[in-house]
Amino acid sequence: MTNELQIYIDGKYYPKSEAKVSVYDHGLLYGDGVFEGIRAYHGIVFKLKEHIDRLYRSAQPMFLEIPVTKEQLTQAVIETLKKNNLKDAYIRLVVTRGVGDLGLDPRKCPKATIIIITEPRLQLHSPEKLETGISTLITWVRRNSVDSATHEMKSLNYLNSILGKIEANNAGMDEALCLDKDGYLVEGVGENIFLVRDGKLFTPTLASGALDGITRAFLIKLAAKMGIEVIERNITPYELFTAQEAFFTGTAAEVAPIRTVNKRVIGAGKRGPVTTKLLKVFQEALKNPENGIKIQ
Ligand code: PXG
Repeated sequence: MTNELQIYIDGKYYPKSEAKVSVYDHGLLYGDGVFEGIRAYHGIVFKLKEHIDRLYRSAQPMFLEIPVTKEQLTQAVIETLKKNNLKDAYIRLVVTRGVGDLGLDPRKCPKATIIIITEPRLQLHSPEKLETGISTLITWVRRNSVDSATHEMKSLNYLNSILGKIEANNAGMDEALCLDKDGYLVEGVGENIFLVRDGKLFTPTLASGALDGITRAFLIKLAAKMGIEVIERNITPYELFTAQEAFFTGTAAEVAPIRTVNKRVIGAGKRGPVTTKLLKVFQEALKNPENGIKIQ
């Protein structure tokens, strides 16, 4: 046994430096697969059931058969965390089409590959940025339309997001924002977006092509409990520029305030009161075992 992190591949564990998949895996050759990014806090895997359900939902339209049950996969995630002695972790669950030939026909791949990577928790934005807010860029890269490689499905096709991220990097901005083909706001490259206007929350509908984010859904529930109205509808860039507050939600991003959009300062240019209230309640909720599955 080494000190290296142990990676789960198809029921076996490999040290990180030896965890490899075939060059004939269609996940590599064609981005043919699905994945989840999950977090564990204080020994609780946050919304693990919801992540597992979404993984199977992403796989269904692709006729990607996951060769284990949801219960077995849930147990495998817990076992991998235990094996690595992790209580606070970032978890990457990947299911690829598996090994095939060089043609893209998925029927040549008899069995999907399951990978579980667990690492100590990653911090996407610095604590300072979580106070002052992050800078964003609305990119020319439009979100995929809802008819093909849509982000409603959490597939391994992330080129659209990667291109957006490159544009943000090149412009010296922290994160990118994507519009749909009509110019309405959809989401970030790996996070959903919310606006605060007149004390109400606004977020694009899921029909915009945004991912049905688990953090998004949870925040909508928390807001409702707090008596904050949430409105899901088309949102224009103008509405974002002139919002009082705006923030991202995501497993990696958590609740991240947005300071600027294409250099326009949003509201007071720092984390606003509604975002702060929601962030506090969100952070408390992460400690509640009811919001996840315990590592035991
Ligand atoms: N939209 C997209 C396109 C995403 O990929 C979210 C929204 C937020 O969803 P959850 O369920 O996490 O609240 C995601 C999240 C990263 C990273 O490093 C994020 C995601 C995937 C890979 C990396 O920020 N997905």
